[in-house]
Amino acid sequence: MAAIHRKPAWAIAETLATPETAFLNRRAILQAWGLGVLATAALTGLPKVARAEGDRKPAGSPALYPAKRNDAYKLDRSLTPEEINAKYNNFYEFGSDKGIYAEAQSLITNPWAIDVDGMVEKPFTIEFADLEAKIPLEERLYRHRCVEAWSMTIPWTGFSLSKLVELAKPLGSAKYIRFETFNDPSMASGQNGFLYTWPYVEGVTMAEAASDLAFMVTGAYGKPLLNQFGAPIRLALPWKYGFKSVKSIRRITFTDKRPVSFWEELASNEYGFWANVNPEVAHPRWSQAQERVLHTGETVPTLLFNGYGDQVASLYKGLENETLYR
Ligand SMILES: Nc1nc2c(c(=O)[nH]1)N[C@H]1C(S)=C(S)[C@@H](COP(=O)(O)O)O[C@H]1N2
Ligand SMILES: [Mo]
Repeated sequence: MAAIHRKPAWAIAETLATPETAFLNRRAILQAWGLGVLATAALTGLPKVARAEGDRKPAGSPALYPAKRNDAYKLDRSLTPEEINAKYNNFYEFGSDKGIYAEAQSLITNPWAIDVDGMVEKPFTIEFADLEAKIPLEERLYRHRCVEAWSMTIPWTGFSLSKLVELAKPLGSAKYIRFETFNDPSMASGQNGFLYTWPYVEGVTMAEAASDLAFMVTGAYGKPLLNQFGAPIRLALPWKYGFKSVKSIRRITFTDKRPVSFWEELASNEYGFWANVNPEVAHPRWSQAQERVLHTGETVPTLLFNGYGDQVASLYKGLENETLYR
């Protein structure tokens, strides 16, 4: 994000030539069958860290997908095709360009334990597979607006963050939730870099976490999350800039201290805690008035709270003195 390389629409279209699309579909099928990346590597020459084949099974259960769609969450625009979405990602643990989907295949998500700690009745660790089986999954169509002024639309599968809060039993003194991504440079080459402070951290207030819109994502496009989307579990906060939607969550901490997030730590004048989408508040280096729709190349106006104001504007009453839109 420090240096922005935006691909023009024609460049994306070019990479979607038939062989590439076929490759993606084939890998999706292999993953759905639990064969994972080793099998894919044999077909495509995508070698990464050599590990036991068992490690490559996804953490989640393909049998839980596709989940029933919740029709309360509709879109006013077409879905971004999976082939485009799965090859245009921000996941700095694997590099700083958009084409890190191949590098992200070295992420090992099985086993995957999540620590829940801090201001809770009793801290605990839960296996991702147990968590996924405990809370009923649903599908929702969400918008996603990156701070870099591009946007997409995705069918996410998961459950409301509020369900997880219920499970965690936070104390009344907790004011924020802090989310932490894995930290393992042997698995994620980007974490060897010294420019960034790993692991990736993000946070929300308890009030934001109680909004039904705040979604814990375990799948996309009707199947368990692909690694590049932040497997096995990530957040989706569609009224905020995309960097708030932290991927591959390993630790969830309830706290009374406002978390300092990954991007805030790096450049607090550009990326803040609240980061609510607002077309009228420019980023210090570019306008936020419009966005480029990833799969059409169209430029469209950006909406306040990314179009979700009805559901979230009330969360910010009385906070007008805060830097809410960056
Ligand atoms: N751990 C982690 N989470 C992350 C990021 C990241 O680099 N690392 N990038 C963020 C940004 S800037 C965006 S726009 C979205 C991108 O999600 P996508 O690749 O699924 O589109 O993930 C967010 N979550
Ligand atoms: Mo982003």
